[in-house]
Amino acid sequence: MNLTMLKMMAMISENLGCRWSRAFVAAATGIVCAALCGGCEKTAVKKEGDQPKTAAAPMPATATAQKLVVGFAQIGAESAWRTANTNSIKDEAAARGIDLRFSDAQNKQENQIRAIRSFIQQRVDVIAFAPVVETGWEPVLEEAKAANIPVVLTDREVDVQDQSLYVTFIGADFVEEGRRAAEWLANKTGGKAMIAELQGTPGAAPAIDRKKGFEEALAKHPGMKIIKSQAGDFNRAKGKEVYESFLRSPEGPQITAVFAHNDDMAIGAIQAMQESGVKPGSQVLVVSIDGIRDAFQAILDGSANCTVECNPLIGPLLFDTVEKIRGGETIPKRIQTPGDVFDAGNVTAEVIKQRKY
Ligand code: GYE
Repeated sequence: MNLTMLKMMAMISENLGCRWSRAFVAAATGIVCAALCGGCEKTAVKKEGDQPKTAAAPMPATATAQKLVVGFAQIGAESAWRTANTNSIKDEAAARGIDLRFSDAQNKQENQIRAIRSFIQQRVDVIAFAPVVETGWEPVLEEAKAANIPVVLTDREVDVQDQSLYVTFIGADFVEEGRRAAEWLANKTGGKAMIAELQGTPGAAPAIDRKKGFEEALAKHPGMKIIKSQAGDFNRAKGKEVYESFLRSPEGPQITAVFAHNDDMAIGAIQAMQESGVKPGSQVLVVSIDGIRDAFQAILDGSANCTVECNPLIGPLLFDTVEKIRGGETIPKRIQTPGDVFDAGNVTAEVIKQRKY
């Protein structure tokens, strides 16, 4: 390391003119200084933000020769949708040679906040996360902003006043998904249904918005009523447990349709019905959201009726966006992923074979 190298780095910085290259030069300059100083390190005063010099310590992200470093704080593994989403992100990062720092919050907001703080400390280039609930993100997002680290929301939105706390949201229109589910049911039943609703995680954007869209569409059909409603947390086992309690309740025998905020809970409800002698798919119609393979199979078998697709394979779109942010491009505030509606009319064995999740 010598002064010529330092000059070369300064030139690269000028040419690229972006935050990452400046950070890269700053980090690399630190390395050069350390090399030139040699033994003087022992007496150097430790500045705030210095990284511990142990092997396990995270490297300043940008010191690794401009390899893009992205921190992703995932919610957990509550559903097949989530697993497909995680795989899409990990596979795409690997294919692009991106250094992905992945964290699984096991469905706890405090774990996600801790992961994001750790990404800030590691000085990753971009932070992306799927917020488990909508509220409570301001403090940590302000910390990311103060550290000048762009934040991308994937899959779920946050409820914040200051829109500058994140660059963009990539995901689906959950209100529309709820509306589509209700409209399908209205068409199928001629506007008459006694509905049991299985809600997603309380406070989560898809739980709030899918309910909102469903109820909005229901308002046009006085013959359709929600007679039972409870959270099953987007989880198959919990969906089954909650549906068993619906079946035991006085309203149980009146239920003619299930609206589940995701396919996994619908499949839990189907299992509960089958175990208690109720026929899902005919006696009780089953409508849900996601479009996972198991829901397609259930439609083909006749035990489920409709799934509104919500695409979890957002890895490519996420990293396209991250690379655009790095390149200084202006990004739209909302990048919406499309989805179709599937029922017995368009689900075939051939279609199932082609499903990627
Ligand atoms: O519907 C559900 C998952 O946020 C869209 O989260 C996502 C939802 C999805 O657990 O299966």
